[in-house]
Amino acid sequence: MLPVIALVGRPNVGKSTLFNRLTRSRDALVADQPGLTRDRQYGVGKLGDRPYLVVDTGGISGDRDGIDGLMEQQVQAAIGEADHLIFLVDARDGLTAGDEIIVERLRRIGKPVTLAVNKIDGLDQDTVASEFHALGLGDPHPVAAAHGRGVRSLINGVLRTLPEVAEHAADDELLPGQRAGVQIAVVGRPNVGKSTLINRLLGEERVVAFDRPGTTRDSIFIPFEHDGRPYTLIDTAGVRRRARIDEAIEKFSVIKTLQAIEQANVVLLVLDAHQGIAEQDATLAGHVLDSGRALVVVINKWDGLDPDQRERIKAEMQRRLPFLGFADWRFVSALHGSGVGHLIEAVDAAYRAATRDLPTPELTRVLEAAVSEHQPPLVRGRRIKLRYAHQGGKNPPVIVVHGNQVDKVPAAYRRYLVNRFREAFDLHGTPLRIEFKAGKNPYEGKRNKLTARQVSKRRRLMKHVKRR
Ligand SMILES: Nc1nc2c(ncn2[C@@H]2O[C@H](COP(=O)(O)OP(=O)(O)OP(=O)(O)O)[C@@H](O)[C@H]2O)c(=O)[nH]1
Ligand SMILES: [Mg+2]
Repeated sequence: MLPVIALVGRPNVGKSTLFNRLTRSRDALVADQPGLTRDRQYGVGKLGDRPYLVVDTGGISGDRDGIDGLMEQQVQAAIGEADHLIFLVDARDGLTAGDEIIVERLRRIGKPVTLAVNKIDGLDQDTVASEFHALGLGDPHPVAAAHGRGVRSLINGVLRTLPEVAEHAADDELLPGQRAGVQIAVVGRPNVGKSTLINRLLGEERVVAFDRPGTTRDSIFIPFEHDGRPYTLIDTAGVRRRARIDEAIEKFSVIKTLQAIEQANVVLLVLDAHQGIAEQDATLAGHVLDSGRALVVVINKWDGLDPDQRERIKAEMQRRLPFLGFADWRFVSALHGSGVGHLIEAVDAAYRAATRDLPTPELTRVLEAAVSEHQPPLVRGRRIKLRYAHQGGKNPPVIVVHGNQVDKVPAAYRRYLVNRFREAFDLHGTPLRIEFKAGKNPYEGKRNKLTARQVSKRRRLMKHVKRR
């Protein structure tokens, strides 16, 4: 399960700046996506191969009057769900009464806390650090969030205190029947019909074991079989009784949702046709894109709408979430069951696409065809040249394109290439990333490679030059 780190501190100490630093590692996939708004409160970051979830709790006023700020529901919930707190103070302000009040509160909460002193740029680190020792939280970590200084070492220190968890548990760690096959996270804001959908899905399949909660704050994992193959549903809805579906009591937690997404192979993002796209849908959609997971968009409550309404709703949803155009959009009624029976097919297709092998010669052929049909633009009189492509990763697929002036490739051209590769390899249902690399085709390079004799001749020449 993804560890959760919450950032707390007085207003203006630099929490959001630190948050941006800590979550920056994920930016690549979502670069230049029109229509996407990022969630600036919850984000996933990675140190090496260790992912973690960061929550920016916003400013907690340390003033006597504002002390209730710490008890504010959202902040409280985030702190409650966190494994570790980073308490950020401001070196320029020095130790303030507000900091002391906050530290008192944190002590009562009883979670592990790491103290970080921000804005140390241009200050004497030792003097600054010693002042904050008085907080009784041990050695403060000096950082300059705005410049990235000390941030790596800070997160490294925090992660060291947390138990290491594999991104996917190894098979022998699983209880019988638990988490087998493709992992499907069902996510969506409250009342879109997640629970009804899950019950409907499971009603049509053989449930291998029933409702097996992990740790208390975990989502639940429900293994089932479809066409003789194992799958596991990750239920974030918080409603567990099959008999009584009362969506009004659905508990919604962004943290739990993000953890479920991280553990999934495929995400089912459930939207409500009757309600349309709310802000929370859009930010959740952004998180799904951010995660790089394969995706099926499920528009629920498709019943009771006339054709005109359906057209309007469909267009409006696609307009609000243009960056989910890569996914299969399925229109269903969880209540009546229409469309639900084919969802697993869409899940399979998305997962197949996400994990597909893309052979180099075919990738390069598709690239050549795309380039000859629609050339990249000229930059200061020289044409951008794209020569060769290979697969740089899977799940989500990464395609590395080699060429000249690749840092000048416009966003629109990148999207054009993404679409071409998508069509050619049938990569629907998965995000797809293109990375550009400057330099020639290494295979092409081989033809021009220097012979051994030429190399030694060059070496001799170079030595000669150096000696002189
Ligand atoms: N000199 C310096 N300034 C910084 C550093 N980090 C953040 N700042 C500045 O401090 C100010 C506050 O930063 P934010 O990240 O917005 O602070 P915050 O804690 O999120 O503030 P609230 O959300 O209002 O509580 C901004 O002007 C930042 O540019 C740093 O390392 N050095
Ligand atoms: Mg902030």
